Amino acid sequence: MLCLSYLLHLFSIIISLLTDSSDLRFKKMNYLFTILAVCVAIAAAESPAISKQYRTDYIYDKNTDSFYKMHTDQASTDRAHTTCQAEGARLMAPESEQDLALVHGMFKKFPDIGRLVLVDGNGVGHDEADEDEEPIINLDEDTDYGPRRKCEVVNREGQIESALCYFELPFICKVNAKDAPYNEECGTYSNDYVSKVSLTGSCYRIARIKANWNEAYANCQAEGAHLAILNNEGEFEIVKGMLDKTPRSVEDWQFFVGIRAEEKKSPIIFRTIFNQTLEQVGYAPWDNNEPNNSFGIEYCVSLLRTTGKYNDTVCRNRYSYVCEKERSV
Ligand SMILES: [Ca+2]
Ligand SMILES: [Ca+2]
Repeated sequence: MLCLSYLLHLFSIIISLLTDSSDLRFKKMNYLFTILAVCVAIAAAESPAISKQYRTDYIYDKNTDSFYKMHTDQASTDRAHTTCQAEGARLMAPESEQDLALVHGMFKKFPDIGRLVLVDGNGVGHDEADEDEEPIINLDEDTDYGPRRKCEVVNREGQIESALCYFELPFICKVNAKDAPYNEECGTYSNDYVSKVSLTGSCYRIARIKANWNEAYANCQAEGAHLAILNNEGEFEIVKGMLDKTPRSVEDWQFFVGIRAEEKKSPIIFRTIFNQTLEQVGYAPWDNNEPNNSFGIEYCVSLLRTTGKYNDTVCRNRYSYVCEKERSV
């Protein structure tokens, strides 16, 4: 970040202050405070609370000062909660008529997703800061957790209904602008990025929710980053170290990165999402005997957990993935 280099510059000025005459010292102090104020203003302006900018797949509504996203894929209540949380948001608990009007509006863009979306009916996951604002829906003391358990849904007209919970439905995530995460050091709309800027010039996030390659690509992009690309040995070591520290689950033995090839084309040429061939990148740590285009269906690239190296794999399979955001120091 530009400010970072300014701050380093400021540090050298502070050191020089010790030896300066008082007149010069005064001028330098003035300069120092101006730059500092500008940096603070820039950082604040980037935060969603001020900028009203968030992930590119969320829309902003000024009446509620909140961001919303309609997820058109169908999910259970549990998965809807986890997905919204991974995006720095919550499964929407409708709090106002405006919330419902927005759902009605969002539905218009998707004529083919049925007539119901899942919302949070009982205020679970409801922001504690808003505790005085009662959610519109208050589900009755529904203690039946069997197949007849009812969940809250909103229909195309923006009206609340209840439906059996075992239905998987599209759902809506919402986050108030003041709560929307922004990692200033990394410049990402997510707090899950780890800064390795001093080592590789980038921040990284290893996803906890699996996705196919296209979804992974869209997700990194939406939060202001991109699927990772290994540019040199040093970056390989850093990312491998992060994979080693990632908690294991049975299935996450590979992690998508930002490289793929055009399907069914011969010869197979892998390119980065910036359209560079791996020869142009100048670094391609393939694992032993990879790429092997196993069963003739492997056109996307992942990192293997065991070695941290590249493997060609099936694009539509769901794996974890690594996002990267370059920060020039
Ligand atoms: Ca990189
Ligand atoms: Ca392979």
